[in-house]
Amino acid sequence: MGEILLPIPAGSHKLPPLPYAYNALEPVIGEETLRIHHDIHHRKYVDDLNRAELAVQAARNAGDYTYIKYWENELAFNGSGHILHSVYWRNMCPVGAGGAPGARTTLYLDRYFGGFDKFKAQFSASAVAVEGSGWCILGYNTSFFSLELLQAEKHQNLTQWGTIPLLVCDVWEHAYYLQYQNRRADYVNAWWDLVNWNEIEARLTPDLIA
Ligand code: MN3
Repeated sequence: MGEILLPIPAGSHKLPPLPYAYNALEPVIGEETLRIHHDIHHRKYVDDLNRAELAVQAARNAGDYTYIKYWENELAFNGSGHILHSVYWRNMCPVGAGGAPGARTTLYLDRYFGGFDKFKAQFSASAVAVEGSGWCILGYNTSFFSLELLQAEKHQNLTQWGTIPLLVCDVWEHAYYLQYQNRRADYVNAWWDLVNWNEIEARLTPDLIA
């Protein structure tokens, strides 16, 4: 069993300071853009994530899940916004200070994309192609042990990026319809008897998650 990291208590996320000055990314990103983006937009994600966590906690304590769909959507939207912006700030640095891709990065980029130039071309094409507002994301897939490039058109649909699945229940109709028809609640209720807690414990081991 690896180290157990203590969770951030509900409602206590903080806006991380930028790792550089507001004008440090000029001329590519101007000071005013960075100020508004970080101080106003990112802060709102953090504030609303905290609000959602406290609301869900209150719902749990009251046993009242009337608004759970709304609040979990808020968790997804604002949690993802907070996480992705935190990564975005750290992904950048002043022009000329970023160095070159390291040995590990190069190995993975070569293995998956067939070289840096192909990776860069695909990343740019993906970023331009994202419909509406969203993100282009180079990620590491912990199931396939490999990189993947994905577009996130709506980052709230319905994840917090960086979350690793531990226990999942398929609630598409194909998973239960033959036996339960429209009675999804009966299926979910019965499904608990199937859960393999040893598997979940193993997935929580940081070694596996790395
Ligand atoms: Mn943004």
